[in-house]
Amino acid sequence: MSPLLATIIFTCVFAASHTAPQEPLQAWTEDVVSYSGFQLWSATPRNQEEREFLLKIRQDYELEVWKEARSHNSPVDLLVSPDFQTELKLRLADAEIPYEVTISDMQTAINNENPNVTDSGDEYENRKMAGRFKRYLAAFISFFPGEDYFTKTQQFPYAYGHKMDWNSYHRIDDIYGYLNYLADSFPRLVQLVSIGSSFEGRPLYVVRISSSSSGTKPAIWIDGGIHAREWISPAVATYIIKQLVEEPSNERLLQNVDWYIMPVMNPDGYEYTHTSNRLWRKTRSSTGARCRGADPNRNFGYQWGGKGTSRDKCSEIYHGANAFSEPETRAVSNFISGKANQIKVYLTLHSYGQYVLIPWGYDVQYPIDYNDMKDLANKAASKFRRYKYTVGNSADLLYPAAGGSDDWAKSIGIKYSYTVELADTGNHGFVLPASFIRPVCEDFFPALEVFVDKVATLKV
Ligand code: 0X9
Ligand code: ZN
Repeated sequence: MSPLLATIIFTCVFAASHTAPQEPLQAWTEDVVSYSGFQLWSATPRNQEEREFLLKIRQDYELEVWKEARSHNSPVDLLVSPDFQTELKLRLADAEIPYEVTISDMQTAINNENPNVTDSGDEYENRKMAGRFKRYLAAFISFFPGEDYFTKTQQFPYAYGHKMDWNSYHRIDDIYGYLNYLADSFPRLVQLVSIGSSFEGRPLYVVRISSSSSGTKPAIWIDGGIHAREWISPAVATYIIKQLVEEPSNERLLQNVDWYIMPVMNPDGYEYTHTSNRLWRKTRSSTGARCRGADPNRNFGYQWGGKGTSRDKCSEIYHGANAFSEPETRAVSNFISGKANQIKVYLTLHSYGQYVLIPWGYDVQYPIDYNDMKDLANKAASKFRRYKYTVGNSADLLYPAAGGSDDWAKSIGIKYSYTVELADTGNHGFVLPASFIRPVCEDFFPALEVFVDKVATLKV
C-alpha cells in the first residue's frame, strides 16, 4: 500500500472516531437508600455477662453488626438507626457497657467517602484521545512492510484509554474497562477470561497474568469484591493487577508464578452499592421472597449451611437455596476446580478489621498443616508497615461462619488459603474514605513477594 493511501485511511479513521456518538447516560431508576441519622457505635463488653447482654440488645433492636470478634475486650461495631439511639444509650449506660459513637451520621460519611469520583472525566478524555492517537499511529505504521501491528501495540501500551485510578472508588464499567484495556495493550502478559455471568448478566472476569503462554507455572489466585460494600477490596485487587502488569520493576513476581485475579466476584452487588444502597453485602439474585440475594461467603460448598449462616432470606448471612446456588460462586468454583493443581495460594480480600484469617472458618478447627499456613501468613503480615494485621484461625478470632470461599478452597487441596480483612479497624469501617486507597494498596502489595517465594518452590 502506498504511504499516501495509508495516510488517507488513517485520517479518515481518526476523524470518524471523533464524531462517534457518546455512550448514553445510565438511567437512575431505583430508589436510593438514605442512612441519614444512622450511627456506627462501637461497644466493648468486658465479660461474659456483658457479652450476653449486648447479644440480647442486638436481637431486641435487630441491630446490624458490622464487626465482631470473639477475642476478649474487642469491640462490637453496630449500625444504629435514629429510632433506637436514645433508648439504646440508656440501656447501655444501665448495663455499664462502654461504647463510643464512631460515625455520627452515616449518610454524611457516605457522601464524603468518594469525593473525586465525578472529576475524572476530563482527564479520562485526554487519556483516551492520546490513546486513540497512538493506536491509530501504530495501525498506520503497521501498513509498512516489516512492521506488525502486534509489535506496535506493545510499544504503545496506552493504545486504549481507561478511567481507573486509585484516588477514588470506581464503578464496575471503569474497572472492566481497565481490564479490557490491559488485555488489549499487553496481550503477551494479560488474558481476560470471562468465567460466566452474574445473576444480572454482567461478565465475571478473571485476569490471567503470565509471562509464558503455556500456563503451567504454579499460580496464585486473588479475588475481591465477594461482599459488595467492601469497596477497598476491588481497589486493592485492581492495584495488584496494575502493579504486576504495568510496573516493569515487578517483573520478578511473574518469573516463576502465574496469577489469576478476579477483582469483583459479586459485580451486581458492587454496582448496587454505587447506585442504590451503599451498605449492601450480598448478591442480587431473586429469592422468591421480598428480600434479594445470598451471602456469597456462606454459599460455597464446604460445610454449607453450618454455623454462622442463616436460612432467613432477609438475613445478611443468608446461605442461599443450596451450595453454589449463586451464579457467581458457581462460576468461581468451576474455574478454580479446573486449576486446583496449579493454584497454590488462595487469597480472598475483604474488609474490615486488619486480619489474616486462616481456615477453618466453619468452626474452631485447625487443618493438619495449620502451622505451615500460619508461618507463611506471619511472614506476609510482617511486611505490613502502616497497618498492623492480626494473624490467626478465622473461627477463633472472629466467629464461626460456614460456607466461606477460603474453607472451600482449602477443602479442594489448595494448601495456602486465606481471607484478608483489609483496613481499617473500625474508625470508618466499610465506608473507608478514598484517600485511604493508596496507603492501603501500597502497604499490602509488598506482602505478595512472600507468597511468590513460597509458591515458586512448589510443583504443579
Ligand atoms: O463473615 C465473613 O464472611 C468474613 N468477614 S466480613 O466482615 N468481610 O464479612 C469473614 C470470613 C472468614 N472465613 C470463613 N468464615 N470461612
Ligand atoms: Zn467480607
